[in-house]
Amino acid sequence: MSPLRLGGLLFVVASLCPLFSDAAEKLNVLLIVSDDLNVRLGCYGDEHARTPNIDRLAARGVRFDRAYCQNPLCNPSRASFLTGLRTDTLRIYENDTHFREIVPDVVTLPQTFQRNGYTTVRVGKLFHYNVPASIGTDGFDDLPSWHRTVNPRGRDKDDEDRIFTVTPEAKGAARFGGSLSWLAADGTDAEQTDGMIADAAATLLHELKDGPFFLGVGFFRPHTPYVAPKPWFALHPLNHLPTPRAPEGWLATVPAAARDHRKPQEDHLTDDIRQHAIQAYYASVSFMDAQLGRVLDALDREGLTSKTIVVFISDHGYQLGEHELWQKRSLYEWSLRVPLIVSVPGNAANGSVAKSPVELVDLHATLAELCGLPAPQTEGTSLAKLVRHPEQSLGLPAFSQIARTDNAIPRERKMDQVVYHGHTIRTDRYRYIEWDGGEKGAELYDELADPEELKNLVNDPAHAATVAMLKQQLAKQFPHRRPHQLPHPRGFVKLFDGQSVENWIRRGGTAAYRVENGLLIGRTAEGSKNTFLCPPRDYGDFELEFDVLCDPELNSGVQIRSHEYAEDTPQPSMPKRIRSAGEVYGYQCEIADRSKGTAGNFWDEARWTKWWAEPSVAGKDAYRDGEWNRYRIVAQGDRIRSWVNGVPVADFRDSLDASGFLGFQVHGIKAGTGPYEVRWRDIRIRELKPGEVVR
Ligand SMILES: [Ca+2]
Repeated sequence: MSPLRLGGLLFVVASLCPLFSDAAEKLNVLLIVSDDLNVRLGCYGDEHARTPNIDRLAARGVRFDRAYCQNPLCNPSRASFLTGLRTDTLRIYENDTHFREIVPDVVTLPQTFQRNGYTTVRVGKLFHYNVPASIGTDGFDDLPSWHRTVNPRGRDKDDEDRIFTVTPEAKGAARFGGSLSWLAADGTDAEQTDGMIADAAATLLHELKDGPFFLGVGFFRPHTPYVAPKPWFALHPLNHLPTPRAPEGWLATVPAAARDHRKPQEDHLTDDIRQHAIQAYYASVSFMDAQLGRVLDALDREGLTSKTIVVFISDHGYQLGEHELWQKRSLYEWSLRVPLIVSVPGNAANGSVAKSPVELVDLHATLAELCGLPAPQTEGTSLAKLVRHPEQSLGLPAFSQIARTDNAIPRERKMDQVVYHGHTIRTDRYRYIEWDGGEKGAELYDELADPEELKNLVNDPAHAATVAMLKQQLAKQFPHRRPHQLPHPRGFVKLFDGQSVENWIRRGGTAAYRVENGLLIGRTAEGSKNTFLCPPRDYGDFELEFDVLCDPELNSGVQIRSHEYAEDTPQPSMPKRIRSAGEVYGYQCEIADRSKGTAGNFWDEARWTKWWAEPSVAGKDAYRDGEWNRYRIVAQGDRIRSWVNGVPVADFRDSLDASGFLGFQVHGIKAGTGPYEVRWRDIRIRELKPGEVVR
């Protein structure tokens, strides 16, 4: 069989006959996903773990010993296994882009079940959430995937000021979510978000028992902050736990790129901090395991165990000091290897272990085949055969990748901030890794002889043939070393590439523009009129997107379908006012602080000087003062619309100007004020075809 994992070519129509049950009765699916959970679990041989419930699920299912995520980061991994598409197809390399932006019509795993008569329900984190910031919200959910959703919010949110963190000075996500942080909490399991998720799942199982259903249950732990009630900490006494360290001299044997992502504070952790972090991690795993046990109990209680496929996974693995690394985003086994248990009622192979390398991207095809449903084309391979015959091999390696971003630029949308990628292949025996196509180094590990991956064999002449073979397979699987630089799949073209605005035209006033750190920055000039920097050509029907960060003292705007007065001209709405030659007029999408309440609405600049429609307050709520804001503008025929941070704001019709230039405004200011700045990045445009439907 080809060693490549190109699902599109290997696609096989799933059998329409369920493999394990009477064709008349559809099996339900219970998909349980833990967040940031590695394989330090009892059933995976970890002697310190206390995970009786995951272990009991493994005893009544098939445990995949070599299951790998495709990308060791929440959003890219979840987008991948919940669609069945790989990172390069989705173009999701970070935590801030929703996959529907790139593949708007993709059929997700729950949607496959929805289309076949299943009720699909989610409780907790299935698609990406920022943890803990988004707990209790929809996070980065995909609402079309579910008939119902439940978003519990427990006392862990209210206890946040009690949480210990190694970065107490940090703000926002960096304080808890991205840092080692923990709390031995007061109160009961049931008061915690994950406890409430288990309760909600039990209630849902009762309500859905007549089936068929697809229930997604997403626990937040053991993602940081490691919050669990005190007894779970007591279960893991400090001096009984491993504290992995890399051996002396090891650092010199691996490329710097392998550890480029680590956070500065991780190089300075004391032994005491390490021990407490590991204790808290194990405690929150045991706590999550107990909540999972309550969901399995509810399944038994409702008489659903014999009618329900249960799948348990994590979105990626986790480092606890191995290779002197913490958390995720490395390409080592600890970061890529995930638990995968598939429990199918009545399967004769239950209780067995499958050793063949498999991938989370296989999940969509697998569950569709196990339930006898037609599946859309995915890039995974059905594991149904291995579920029945775990001793067999798929004959395929596992592939994973990670993007390294430039953390020096404070950006929320990191797609254009990707500096280079790491790619890896895992066969039965070896792991081979290339950083930036090998230009930033490579690694080879013999997983049989060296499961902790501490002996990099890539330059060992005895392994030259192995390296050559794996290098070739990796290059075939990942033909684009810099996939983030490929043309945008929906046809967007970059107007501003972060490098230069050389051909752009400045109109109106005298404000200055410059390019710095990948940003286009406009700076006010005292006493100047409104100034606009304009790409060199006109646009008619288009979809325009950009990020903007504007000093709160200033407001700004983006002109579309605009023009300039050729000579001194009376303003149409106020003929006594003469507009001078070179002044810009036309539709302006407002960029303004919340107090002005007009963000995203359209003003007519220098012609009618009026709002095109009664300003919508949606933009005021969506706009974030002093932060990056994502704007989207669609001009199509006589209809003009805008979105601010994904929230629809303006929607009006006018046919005065069907085409014209774009202009990025620096507002005029009085003498004696300023200077103020407005910054843009990731400016991209897609011209629309006649009759194209744009949502
Ligand atoms: Ca995660």
